[in-house]
Amino acid sequence: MPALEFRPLTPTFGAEAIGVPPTLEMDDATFAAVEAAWLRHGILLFRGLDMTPEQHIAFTRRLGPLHIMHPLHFNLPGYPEVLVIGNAQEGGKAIGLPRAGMGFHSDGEDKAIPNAGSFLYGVQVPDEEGDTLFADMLGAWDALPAELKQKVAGRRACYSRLRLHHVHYPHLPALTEEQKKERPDVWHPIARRHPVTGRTSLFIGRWACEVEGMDKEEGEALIKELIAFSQQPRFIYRHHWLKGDAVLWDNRCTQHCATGFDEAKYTRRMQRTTLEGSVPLLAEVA
Ligand SMILES: O=C(O)CCC(=O)C(=O)O
Ligand SMILES: [Fe+2]
Repeated sequence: MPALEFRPLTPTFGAEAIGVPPTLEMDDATFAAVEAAWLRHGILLFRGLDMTPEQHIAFTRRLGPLHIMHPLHFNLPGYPEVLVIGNAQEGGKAIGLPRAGMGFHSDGEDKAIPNAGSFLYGVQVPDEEGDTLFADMLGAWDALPAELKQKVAGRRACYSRLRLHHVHYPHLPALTEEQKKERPDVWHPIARRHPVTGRTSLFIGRWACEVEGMDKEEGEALIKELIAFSQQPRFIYRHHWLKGDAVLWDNRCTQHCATGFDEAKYTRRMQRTTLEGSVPLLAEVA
């Protein structure tokens, strides 16, 4: 096993963890270094992993309590902690959530308590395409013009599954009345303070549709501007998946976006564990 090392993926954010075992079973000192690197870099890539669902769950659980994704339709049988994503089928039936996350977001941003982190493992991946893009929202905040920082200071954005479900999930059935009740609109600060590192990130995503204290048009225009700003290539890392890759990302200070692939030609099967989060904190804007 090579010595433990964290090699940057871009000049500003993301790192690859080198020298960890393919099962991610490690002693406490190694784990502490991995956790610190994750908090520091926002996303952590592991390559050449060979994890059972138990090992995937066990590693993630060391980072904090797990979040179980509901409804349970696409969770791995026997492992509710593992969400299956992609177009894999078993016995003629889709076993994964199809076309998940195509549009920049952080996981659970449309819930009152968004997820702290997610850990996505490539079990079967296409030879081409199917990449995932990651955006550095700490970098985006730091680079945001002062005038925009002042504009968002103290304000929250409304995230609405209700209003935007048909926009982001046109291939899925409309929400049932029951689901609508489970997904009320939620409001989160746009300047977000990370609960562990204390750093400020730009918190905005594809379910955002309104800004506190602004009329509809002004709020929508601001959201559009912030999203466009954070998606500039200088804030993006593009990950091309190889089988055995896994990316651990911090939803509190990064965003991600799935991209398409030829679904008739390839099977893409990803398995994700998800970390429970906390109510997003408002950051002071100087
Ligand atoms: O499949 C991907 O590339 C990412 C999907 C996604 O948004 C997620 O796993 O949270
Ligand atoms: Fe996602």
